[in-house]
Amino acid sequence: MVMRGLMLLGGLVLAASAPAFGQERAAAPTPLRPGSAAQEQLTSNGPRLVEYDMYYDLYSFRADAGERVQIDMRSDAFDPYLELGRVGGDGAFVAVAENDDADGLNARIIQTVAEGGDYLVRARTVSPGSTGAYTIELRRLGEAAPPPPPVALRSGQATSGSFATDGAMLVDDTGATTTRPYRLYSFDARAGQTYTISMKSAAFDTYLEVGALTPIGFASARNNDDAEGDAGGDNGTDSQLTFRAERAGPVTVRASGLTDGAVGDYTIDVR
Ligand SMILES: [Ca+2]
Ligand SMILES: [Ca+2]
Repeated sequence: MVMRGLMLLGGLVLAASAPAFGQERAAAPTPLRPGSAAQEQLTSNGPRLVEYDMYYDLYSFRADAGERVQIDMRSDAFDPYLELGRVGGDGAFVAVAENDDADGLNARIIQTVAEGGDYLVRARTVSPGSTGAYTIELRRLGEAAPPPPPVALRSGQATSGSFATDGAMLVDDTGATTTRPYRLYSFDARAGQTYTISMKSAAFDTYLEVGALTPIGFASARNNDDAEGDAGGDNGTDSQLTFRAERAGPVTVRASGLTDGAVGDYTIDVR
């Protein structure tokens, strides 16, 4: 579960030198070996984020600049949470990416690292005092597969889609692959015509963008999260965009889930 108040943890100083509190031990990272899931145990003997009363284990690995890595943390005993970071100049843990729930409550980070060098992984929970068995796995991924080509939308006809945990995911500004699934659609606009695009789902909170596919990726021109009134659906979370095409040409639509781990069925239509 997401606990917004914990997003600041990335700035906490690791007990690299003298621990500030008696319970907090200095933590030497364990090297993560790629390719196999390590069976581990989060215990009350390990390092602890004192302020939040959360135990964590610290791991390390080396990565080349531009390399894409995936880290998975799974547990049946507690709600896992992963932080990927580096050691800052003053010994602080500087978070590069973090994830709470990617596959159920299990955490996953997929990241293209900007700089080569040593990376730290903080494997923890979101629940104070939680301990128990978990697995952690590092995988070195190849180049990201190109996203699937846009699906053609037909005017006046609803198109069904479905998001799963293994589909295409949005990449954020830091190069981190999020757990927000998306799909591209396209249609040919006629000059001077006004179009309304709707995305509806009973399973998740939708997000809709309209724009163009460029050589460096999708460029968004307009977006909508929650439409007003009936168009917003039962939960008020469905999306709708109305715009006028100034000239004829292909329009690309990016349909996505607003929140991490969004999965389920949806419909999209243009009219
Ligand atoms: Ca979690
Ligand atoms: Ca929405």
